[in-house]
Amino acid sequence: MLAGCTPWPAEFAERYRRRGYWRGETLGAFLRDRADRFADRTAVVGAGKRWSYAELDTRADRMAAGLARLGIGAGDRVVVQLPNRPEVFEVAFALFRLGALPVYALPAHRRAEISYLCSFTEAAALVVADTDAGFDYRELAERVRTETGGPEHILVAGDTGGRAHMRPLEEVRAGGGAGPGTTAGPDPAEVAFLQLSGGTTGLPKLIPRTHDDYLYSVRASAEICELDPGTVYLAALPVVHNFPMSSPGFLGVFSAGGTVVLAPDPSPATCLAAIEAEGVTHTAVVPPVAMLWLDAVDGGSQAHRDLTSLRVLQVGGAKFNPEAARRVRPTLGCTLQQVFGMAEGLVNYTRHDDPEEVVVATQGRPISPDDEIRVVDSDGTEVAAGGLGELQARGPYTIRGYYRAPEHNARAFTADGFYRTGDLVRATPTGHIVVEGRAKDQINRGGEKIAPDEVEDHLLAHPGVHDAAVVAVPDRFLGERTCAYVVPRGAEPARSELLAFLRERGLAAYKIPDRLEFVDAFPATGVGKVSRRELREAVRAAHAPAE
Ligand code: J2J
Repeated sequence: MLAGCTPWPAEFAERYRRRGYWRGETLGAFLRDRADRFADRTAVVGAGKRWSYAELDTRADRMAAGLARLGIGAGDRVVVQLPNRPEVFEVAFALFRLGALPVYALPAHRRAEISYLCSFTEAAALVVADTDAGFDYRELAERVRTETGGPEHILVAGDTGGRAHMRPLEEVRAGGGAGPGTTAGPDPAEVAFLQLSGGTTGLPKLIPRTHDDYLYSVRASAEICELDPGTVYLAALPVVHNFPMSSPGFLGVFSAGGTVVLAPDPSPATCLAAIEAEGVTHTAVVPPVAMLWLDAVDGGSQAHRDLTSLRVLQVGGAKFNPEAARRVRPTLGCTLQQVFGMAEGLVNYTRHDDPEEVVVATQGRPISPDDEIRVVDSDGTEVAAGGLGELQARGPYTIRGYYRAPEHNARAFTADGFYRTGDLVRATPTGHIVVEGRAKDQINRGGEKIAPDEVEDHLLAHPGVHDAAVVAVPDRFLGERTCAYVVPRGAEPARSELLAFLRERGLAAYKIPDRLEFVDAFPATGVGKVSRRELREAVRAAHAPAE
């Protein structure tokens, strides 16, 4: 396995193969197989394009050959920051075929995140869009290169704007000629890509997923979600996120021979129109987006839409409030499916034949009979059945360690290989999981994950900041939003200046604190050295308003 990754112990790998979960197929071969079976069916619709399975397959081959000519090959890391456009699939499958590893960045990421990803992974290339949603990604790429000295190649989906050291993807593909035909391809047990974790401490950790383990979760998800060639899936969230990628996401749809429709943004106006126009049957959103859609249809601006094609609305990424959950069927006329997943692996779904109460009030149950889950107290002892505790998971598609993170791995995984999810849950007698809270140091802002100390570190870099604590405050719409409490050094800096400072440091917008409060000092937390976490708790208790 790629250096810096933790393999599954041999007896587990053997069991997962014996039980047919790991089938020795690569993601590149997976697309070829679907292209053979569903050649003329539409694989992807978006940005004014419609590609059949055969076309996507051919493009991926040519792109692979073109990338190979640039010197990109097996084991190379390539940071991919693309919005929801068909090229994102072409590039991903090209890299899979070469055995090069996409490192998926979110479109919302900015210089701080992209520089870190490029440096940490020693990326050979960075792939960006030209512009999207009013933002120029080429400028971002240029600054990353100036500041970090890398990566060697910057490839642009669209127009390079004449920048000499950037290459349009179009040209890379053209350089690939007719494509490599068949290549031996990478080892299916190898890492296929690096996915970003939400992050709890400081910079985001990278999650190595193998062809074998990921394809298992994809096939099983497509089955649980009952996808077939008639499935039309609307990708409303950025497809580089694990949820729309694999739960069942675009890969699940490709597995079944269905069609993926790419939405440029998750707004009700964009997405509900796309559902009507394309006859969408399935889609996946985070809770705040679901609530916007519900309101837009319930007497709002989209009340006129014909949504009769829509069969399933998946909601996940953060806890969906049961009141909103109850509105899904009457308002949208479709089935709700709750999805509680994580890029580290474990995914839980409510099933389509679960009783309404289970669908509304639980976050589902695991994909696999071989998902081992346990609910433990703070000492690591399993709680009594139905009790509240931290969820730990181990199984055929849950990683055993983050990429190049031995110290963090020692804390994030148990000695016997369970991943400590940091989620506080209880299990129902039917084996469904209810997420009740969180034991980890993370803020979940409507599905977007924020590590408080990453933001605090940026605040502390300002000369007018003596100390800072970023805490979650309850929010009716987002579930949680962020508030930064700041102890100034000398005169209070202007709020607007501090926020501009964070933006200038290149932090993604969703990590910029929603509120900023100045306080004289942080509360005393007893004697001795306190952890940042205890400090945040004390600050929240002393200052944060109730909802
Ligand atoms: C409460 N908390 C949830 C839910 C995730 C499918 C769906 C989501 C993700 C995802 C994913 C939740 N209710 N329904 O990767 O494949 C919180 C938990 C969890 C963390 C993981 C997928 N669904 N969460 O959200 O890696 O705290 O993956 O541990 O971004 O989101 O975040 P992430």
